[in-house]
Amino acid sequence: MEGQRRNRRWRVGPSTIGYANGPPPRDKLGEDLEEYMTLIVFPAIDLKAGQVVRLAEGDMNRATIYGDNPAKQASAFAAAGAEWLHVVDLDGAFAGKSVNGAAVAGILERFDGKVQLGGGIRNQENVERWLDLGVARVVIGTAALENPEFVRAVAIDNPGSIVVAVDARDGMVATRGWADVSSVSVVELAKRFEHAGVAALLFTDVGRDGLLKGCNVDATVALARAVSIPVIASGGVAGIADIEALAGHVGDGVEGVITGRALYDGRLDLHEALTVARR
Ligand code: AMZ
Repeated sequence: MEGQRRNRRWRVGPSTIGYANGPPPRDKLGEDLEEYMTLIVFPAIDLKAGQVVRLAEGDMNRATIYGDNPAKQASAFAAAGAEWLHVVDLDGAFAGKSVNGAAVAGILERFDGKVQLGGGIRNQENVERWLDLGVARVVIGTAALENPEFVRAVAIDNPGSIVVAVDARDGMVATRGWADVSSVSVVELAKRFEHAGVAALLFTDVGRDGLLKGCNVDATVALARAVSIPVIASGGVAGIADIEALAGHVGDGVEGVITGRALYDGRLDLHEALTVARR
């Protein structure tokens, strides 16, 4: 990969991500307040067979194709002011290994901000490989349930760079492209990673994802209050009201929000979302 990020890892920590290591100490509340209180808006690029898509409820048979040039989409989000991107290798999540690697590399090449990547990352070698290629944060879902020791080990080795996805159907953790639903609750899984050095939890309400039903703010806030790890909300964002609602809960530990379909359908303006998130 060309570019200056080759073999240079992002330094992600409390100075660059407001809540990455928990809320600021009280005596710091007067300083860097804006940074600490800013909700991160992550525009999403979901990849299926090299194309930019959105699924409904994670169902590969209900995909809407929004483009065939993921790198160009990343540039468009950057032009609107995005500092972060959330990228999902959907084929990878089902296959258990990276499938859309070339598209991800193209995004890394074109996007100067930070990229959070998930889907099919299940072993240390893959984690290290993506971080070396310039990914700022790796998202791990399935392996967090099936192999928590691996997640704890990579979180210790890569502080600030590991995000645990807690994808939930009716409050129960779903894995393997959300095809499997476990008997483990969201809070139970999240608690297994308390004090493990995990940068954030990504909470997706699968039943809302891609359906523009509005974000499950209550469940997101409940999770953020139940653990000390910052929580990123995902699934169902329909418009600016969701961003406003979540921005009011940064103090509870809600660190960010992922939005896809609302942006692609023109219901949410990214620049406006970023502005509202910064209040
Ligand atoms: O839409 C889906 N079916 C889907 C999806 N978006 N399945 C998994 N994922 C995302 C998770 C997480 O970011 O939200 O893939 C990541 C987890 O992948 P894995 O392979 O670690 O479970």
